[in-house]
Amino acid sequence: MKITDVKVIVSSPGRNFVTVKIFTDEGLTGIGDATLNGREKAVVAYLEDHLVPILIGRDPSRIEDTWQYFYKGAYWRRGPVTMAAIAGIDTALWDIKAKAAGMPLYQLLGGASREKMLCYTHAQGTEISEAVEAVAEKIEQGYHAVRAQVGIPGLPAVYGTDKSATNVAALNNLPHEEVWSTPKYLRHIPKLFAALREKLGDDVELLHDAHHRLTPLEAARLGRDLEPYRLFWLEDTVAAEHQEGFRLIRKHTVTPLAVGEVFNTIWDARLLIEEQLIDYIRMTTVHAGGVTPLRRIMDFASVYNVRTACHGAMDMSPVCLAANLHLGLWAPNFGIQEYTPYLPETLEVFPGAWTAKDGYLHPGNAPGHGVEIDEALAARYPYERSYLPVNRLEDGTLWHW
Ligand code: EZ4
Ligand code: CO
Repeated sequence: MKITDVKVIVSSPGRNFVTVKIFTDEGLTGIGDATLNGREKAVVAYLEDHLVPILIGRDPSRIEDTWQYFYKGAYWRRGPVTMAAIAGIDTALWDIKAKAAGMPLYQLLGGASREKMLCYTHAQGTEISEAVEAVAEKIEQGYHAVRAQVGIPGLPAVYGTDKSATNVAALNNLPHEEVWSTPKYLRHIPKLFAALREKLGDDVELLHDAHHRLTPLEAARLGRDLEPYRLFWLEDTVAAEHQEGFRLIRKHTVTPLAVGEVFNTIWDARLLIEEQLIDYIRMTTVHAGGVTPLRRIMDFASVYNVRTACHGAMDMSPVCLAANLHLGLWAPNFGIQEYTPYLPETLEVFPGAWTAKDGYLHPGNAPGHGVEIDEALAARYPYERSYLPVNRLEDGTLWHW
């Protein structure tokens, strides 16, 4: 088999998505997600200018060699743009291989390790009472695990609580700016989880995302203060470039820790996994460089009792979600999958075989990863320039968003 053509499709059915579609001389096609939220066009250029010209003519069955060719062969390795571009190609090639075999992708990976996959969704409120109501609503809808975020008294809406601010088309051509205070946050968050346990009891799994804003000592304090409420996890406490920082957090709290949604390679997570400093690795197909490396990372993590928890917010397309679900159905160390229901227009552009029911997900049994793109419909939603917000301390200092 030979690759005859590659299309990079940019579409904005509710938000921007970059999709790689690979065509073969045997008529089989495959698609992969290459979306990098707020930097979409950089990935498009990387693909169109540098990867696509040398992809045409290759044998699509040689997935490992193609991955190594683009990873090692670039000399300038790693980074989110490079890895999202490689992921788009790699995921499309696995889609083709599984379609050629007439199997759902999880069968090629080793078969199902479970019947269904636990997911968690998001709930938030400006006030604690509103956040508690929002979590209760998700539980009523059938979810068993919910990530809870709440507004902080004295601050305008912060991460996870102001939906309108997340990935909006640029306002006056500039990203939206948020305001942050770590001391105010650290004092308030334990009150949210006290109220949640009071209202919902012990059977519900509760999660929280600190979105990289704390120092290791602050993270240790928050983890310790949240211990009475038995969180499923505390996510992205610190900016994880400094992996050693997790040693301090780990020494001081038994609250389970999750990190990794912004990681691009196994090297970003190696020390965290080897030293068992985290409980869940959040790397996801599109930002980890595809199915090939994420499978390797999941296996590596399984040796150290670290479980999988792929990033699955709405800015990863349904193609990425499907790939995560195939990997997760196989992975012996599957932990949980993040899931926030897509907008109807997103699902129309990306029809798929995966299902979400009663708080559990399944990739379905269609050959490949099971998601297709309606190209004609995609063309009706042109790219819209947009940014993630930025974040400043109350004195104006630029902070982690
Ligand atoms: O901010 O996907 O756990 N989920 C998250 C997300 C990320 C966005 C960034 O594009 O932290 O909401
Ligand atoms: Co997160």
